[in-house]
Amino acid sequence: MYAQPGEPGREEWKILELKLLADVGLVGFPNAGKSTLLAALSAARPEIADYPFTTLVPNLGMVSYYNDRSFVMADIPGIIEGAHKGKGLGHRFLRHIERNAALLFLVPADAENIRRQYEILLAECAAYNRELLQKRRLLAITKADLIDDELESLLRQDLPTDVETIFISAATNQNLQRLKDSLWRIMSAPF
Ligand SMILES: Nc1nc2c(ncn2[C@@H]2O[C@H](COP(=O)(O)OP(=O)(O)OP(=O)(O)O)[C@@H](O)[C@H]2O)c(=O)[nH]1
Ligand SMILES: [Mg+2]
Repeated sequence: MYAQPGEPGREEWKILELKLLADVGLVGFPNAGKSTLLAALSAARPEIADYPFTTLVPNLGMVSYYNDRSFVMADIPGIIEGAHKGKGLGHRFLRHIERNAALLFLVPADAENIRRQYEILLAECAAYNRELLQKRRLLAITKADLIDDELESLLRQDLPTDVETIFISAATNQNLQRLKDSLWRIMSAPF
C-alpha cells in the first residue's frame, strides 16, 4: 500500500568466526546437578528438576571471581553412554563443549560408582573428539550434602587419580569457593 523510495545498498562478503562459547563447560549425566551449580554460582536461572534431560539447550552464566574478574560457565544437556553416536541429545551437546577452555565433570556423591561414571563421561568425550582429552579438567562430586564424613572418606579411596577431585554441594554452598579457585587456576595455567 505504501513504499518509500529505495536507497543504494552495499554488497560485501564477511566471514564470521564463532569464538569460545564459555570458559568452563559442565559435563555430567542427566540429574548430576549441573544446572543447580550454575544457578548457585551465577545469576543464570536455568530450569532445575528431579528428572533427566531438564536442560535441553545450553545455558550460560557469568561467574564472578575476586577483583572484578569473572568467567563464563556453560551448562549443557546431560550426557549418556553412547552419546557420541547420537544417543540422548548426542552430538547436539558434545559440539558445545568443544569450544570450552576447561571442562568440569560432575558426578553425584550418591552415584553407584563415581570413578566408573567419570570414566564413561570421559570415554564419551574422547569417542566424540579426542582433542577434548587435551582440555584441562576437574571432577566435582556433587550433592555432597547427601553423605556424611564417614562415607566421604570411604568414597575418597576409590576416586579417579588422573584428575583433581573436589566434593561440593550447590545446596549448602560447600566448597563452592574452593571450586572457583581451582577452576580459575586450571584456566589460567599455561598449556
Ligand atoms: N541434595 C542436593 N540435591 C541437589 C544438589 N544439586 C542438585 N540437586 C538436585 O538434583 C536434581 C537435578 O538437578 P539439576 O541441576 O536439574 O541437574 P542437571 O544435571 O542440570 O540435569 P539435566 O538438565 O537433566 O541434565 C534436582 O532435583 C536438584 O534439586 C545438591 O547439591 N544437593
Ligand atoms: Mg540441567
